[in-house]
Amino acid sequence: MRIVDAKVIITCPGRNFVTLKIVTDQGVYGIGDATLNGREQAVVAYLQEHVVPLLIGRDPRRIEDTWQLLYRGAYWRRGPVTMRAIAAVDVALWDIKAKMAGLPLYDLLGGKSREGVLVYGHANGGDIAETLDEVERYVGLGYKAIRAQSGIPGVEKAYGVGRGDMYYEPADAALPTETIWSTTKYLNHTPKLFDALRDRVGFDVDLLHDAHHRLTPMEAARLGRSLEPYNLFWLEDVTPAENQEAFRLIRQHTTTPLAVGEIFNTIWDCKDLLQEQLVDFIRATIVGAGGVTHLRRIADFASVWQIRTGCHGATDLSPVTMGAALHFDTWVPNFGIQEYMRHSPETDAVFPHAYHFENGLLFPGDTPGHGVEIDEALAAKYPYEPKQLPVARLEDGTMWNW
Ligand code: EZ4
Ligand code: CO
Repeated sequence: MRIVDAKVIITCPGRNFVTLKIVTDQGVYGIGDATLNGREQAVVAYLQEHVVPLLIGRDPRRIEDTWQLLYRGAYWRRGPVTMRAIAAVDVALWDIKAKMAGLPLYDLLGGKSREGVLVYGHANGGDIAETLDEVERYVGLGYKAIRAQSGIPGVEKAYGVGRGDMYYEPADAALPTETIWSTTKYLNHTPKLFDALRDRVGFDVDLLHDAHHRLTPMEAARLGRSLEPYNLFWLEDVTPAENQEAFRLIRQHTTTPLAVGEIFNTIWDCKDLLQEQLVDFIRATIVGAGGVTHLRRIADFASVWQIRTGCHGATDLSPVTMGAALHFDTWVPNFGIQEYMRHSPETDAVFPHAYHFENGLLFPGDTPGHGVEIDEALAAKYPYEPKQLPVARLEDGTMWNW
């Protein structure tokens, strides 16, 4: 069995997605997501120039060997561009293998460990009152876990707050939008949000929050401590994690569960965080961290310390990643939760999929493979539109973390 074609499909049904389609000499094909928000064309070039020529003629059944070839063979290891390209190949090859076996992907991984995948939705509002209403709306939709973000008085364009009633979509302009950040205002505001939320919805709903890399370790420790009365399911990305040891300080000061890792690419990015039990949930996901093949290594390593998974699932991860992640989540023994920002109807139409939402859970479906397709004719109607993520500055103009 041989790979005869591998093509890169770029489409923008409301936002940009990069998809790799691998075709075999037996007619079976598979698809993988290679989207890197705001840097899509870098991965397109990496795939077209450096990966596709390696794939042609290879045996698609040799998933592990292909992974090792692309990882070790690059010499320049890791990084978001390389690892997304590897993820796209890996997911397409698992899709092919599962289709050949006539099995849903979760059955190849070891079968179902649960009936459905617990997800959390995104409730955002311009202020606390709006966020309370939005959280209540999500409760009404059946969600059992909800991430809550709100605008902050005096902070223009706070992270996580949508403009208009569309889902929050931060990559909004060809050149980065500038936002202003104040840690003081954020730290004063956020406990008030969760105090009001617990008053409104009680303690039976799981609530989550994302600090989006904005704090120093000691500020993060203070935030974690101030949120302890509200029993968060997790507090996410409190501080940038290039320095994994920084989490030792945070951990000494708070029992609020910590989640980190949506921008991690490999097990090396979280090795210390995991083996020192510095976090509770690892957010690495299929497209970010080298596909199913590598993510399961991270999850297995995390399981030693009862650290659970919490795959990133924002709208810039295509339905192909969502499908693959749901099969992974259905199998992985130390599953925690799956992020679920719904895609737009245009995106769902380009990527027909077998997964569905019901009563707070997502179900991957039973079709062979990962259950997500791409309608290439429809995809072609939505050409690429350059869009970048925003940047953030402090009030005095200092460049900060978005
Ligand atoms: O800002 O995926 O938890 N989710 C997030 C996302 C990220 C985007 C960046 O592309 O933090 O909203
Ligand atoms: Co996040």
